[in-house]
Amino acid sequence: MTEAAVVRFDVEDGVGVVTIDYPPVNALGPGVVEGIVEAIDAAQSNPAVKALVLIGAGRSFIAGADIRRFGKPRPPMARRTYDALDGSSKPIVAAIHGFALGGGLENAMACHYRIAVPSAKVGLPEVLIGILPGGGGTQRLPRLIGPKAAMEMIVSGRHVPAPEALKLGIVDALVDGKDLRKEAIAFAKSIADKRPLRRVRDLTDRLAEAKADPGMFEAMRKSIARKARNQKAPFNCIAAVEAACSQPFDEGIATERSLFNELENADEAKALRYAFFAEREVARIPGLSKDVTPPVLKTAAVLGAGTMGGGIAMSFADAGFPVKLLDASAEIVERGLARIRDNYATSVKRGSLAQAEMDRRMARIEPVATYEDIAEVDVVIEAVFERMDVKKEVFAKLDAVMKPGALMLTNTSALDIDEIAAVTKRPEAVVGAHFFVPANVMRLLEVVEGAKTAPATMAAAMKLGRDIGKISAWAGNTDGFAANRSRITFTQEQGWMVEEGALPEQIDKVMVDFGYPVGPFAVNDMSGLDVSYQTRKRRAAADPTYRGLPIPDRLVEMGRKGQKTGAGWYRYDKGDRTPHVDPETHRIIKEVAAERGIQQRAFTEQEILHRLLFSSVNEVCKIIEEGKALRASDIDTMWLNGFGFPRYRGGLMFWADSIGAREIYNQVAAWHQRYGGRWQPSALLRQIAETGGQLRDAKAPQMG
Ligand code: 3H9
Repeated sequence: MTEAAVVRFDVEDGVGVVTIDYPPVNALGPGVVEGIVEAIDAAQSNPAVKALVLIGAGRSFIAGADIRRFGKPRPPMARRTYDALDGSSKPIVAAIHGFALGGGLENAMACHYRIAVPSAKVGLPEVLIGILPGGGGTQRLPRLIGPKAAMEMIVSGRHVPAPEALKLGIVDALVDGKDLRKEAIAFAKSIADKRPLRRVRDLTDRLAEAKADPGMFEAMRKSIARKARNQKAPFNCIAAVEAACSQPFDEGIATERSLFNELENADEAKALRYAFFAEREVARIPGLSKDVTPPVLKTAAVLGAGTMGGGIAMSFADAGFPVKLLDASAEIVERGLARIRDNYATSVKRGSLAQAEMDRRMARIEPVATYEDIAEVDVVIEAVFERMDVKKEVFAKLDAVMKPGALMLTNTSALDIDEIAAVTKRPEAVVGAHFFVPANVMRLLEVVEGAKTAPATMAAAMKLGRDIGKISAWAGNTDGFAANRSRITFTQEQGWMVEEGALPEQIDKVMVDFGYPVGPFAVNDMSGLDVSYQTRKRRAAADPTYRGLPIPDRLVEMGRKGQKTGAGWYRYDKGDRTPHVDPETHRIIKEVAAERGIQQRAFTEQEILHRLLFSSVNEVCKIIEEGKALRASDIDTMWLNGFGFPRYRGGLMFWADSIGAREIYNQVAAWHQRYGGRWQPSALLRQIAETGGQLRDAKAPQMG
């Protein structure tokens, strides 16, 4: 038996078993590639070996190339695993459990057979980190499943469940997986003598589909043009599959390589790699992750059956958790359930959810009538009306009934967690959970630590978020917490720039060109201008120095509340959601500016972009220096998953580094002179500018 550090080889019953053992997910890290090649090569001359199995130890087959090694110089590889695998004179079976992603699936496709357990997932997600499958994936997958299906998988990067992979033809058989190694050895023995060897590189039948439908590549480019604007990787993926259909295999591999090389060190790939690791780093809270073991939470209740509560209940049901739903009356709960049912039914109609799965999810949501009915659950999430007196009343009641040790989450976007916790006798069990709308769709969950929240409560809430498919991010208890507080300056500047002469459609265009799916004014129209109108009125009543937004106020007062009234910032035709530029809006803007004596002027696109985003960069630095967010990369994660910031730009602070802290500081200081206090530069921003550091590396004082 040959034993390498990360790849083992042993022979059982005439079958050579190559086991990759490189925790946590068997990425193709240092030594793995060499180990596989060495084992396969050695097996060729070993007469005891009639066939081979490639299998992963631990929780996965192979999660792909080691992403940490991209963008750095790598020693040239003497021989690639793919060549060793499909050059083997003895048949090789890939035995897949967990994930076979990227280089993982590419290695599996270089084997002669693939078997998988039903829970396994396969995919080529390279596009999500700004590259393309560079291990032959763009050439072998179209040969297995046809160019159209291959393009769809490669351009979306989606994980395909094993049963679907079987139907598509990616895997040859599903096995029950009780003892995958044993099943793989049995399979290998059953095909050991079959000749000729079926090498995917030699298959050509499915490639003919491109001849029958030569327009498929252009159609694919067109279909992604809007979503993938400013990006290169998705288009290079299409070009590589196109090459698979028009070039012999080895030439196609060379084309794949050169298209890959165009991407690896591009800004897009750097940003997406950064985002990948930022989303994993955000899970780490100093002093928490290792020392505190969170309790296992099995049952949940959501208090509040409105849009927010319903969305939260759906998140639980989607993740397989039983969840009770409670509100002030059975009628309100029933209405909430009906809304949830409608939401699921829409997905069923669209084809993204099976009816049977909808039924299973609905069955997990149990309507209940009293606080006593939820007393025994492990975690309760309060999602009632966003008013302090209402929340306090609810928490006092919860405190009276909930079992000891229950976790108590309050879903709020702004209210003081400590004030809510103070009405209970167990503030250590109370934590903020800021979900984003729609709660069942948006991935961000801000977990807000109160002054008395226990470390175990924090750890449990962070883990709970991940268990229901969210990205949990720590935030301190400050007005707006970390995410909304960092975004509010953007929203204000957006409104004030219009007073000064920038037009809503001009600002929207700048932000859409930057990469947002929809501009901020069009978003306002979608959500309704009346919501923030009420907030401004409340704020103005409480604070005489509060500077409002008179233009949207005027729009609302004229009945222009957005899409729902046919007009807001834009005009809408009946039954149509397309925004049309409206001269009436221009007139109102001019009128309000004149009434207030505000001089209007022209804005450049760069000034618009910088004013919106620099205001938030400055605010993020303040949030971090106050210790209310742990890392700049956490804020980037929040903007990517809560606010639709274009992922291929990495995140707000990653993008800011492309401008440079010095330039941003100088501009913020200049606007401070011009516009006053709101542009007061953050001390941290100034320090980073002076020391020449990176904004993305900024960390809170408690991070040491
Ligand atoms: C590729 O294959 C290119 C090829 O075409 C060849 C070109 C020549 N590398 O996500 P988790 C780490 S490109 C390095 O929390 P989960 C991760 O950082 C690659 N590290 O677990 C984390 O570390 P830490 C194509 C990796 O269960 C730990 O593993 N493949 C890699 O929620 C656990 O990860 C992909 O893009 C990696 N490839 O999800 C797949 N993968 O504990 C990327 C994971 O220190 N990976 N780590 O924070 C994933 O999508 C998820 O990690 C996976 C597991 C679904 C596998």
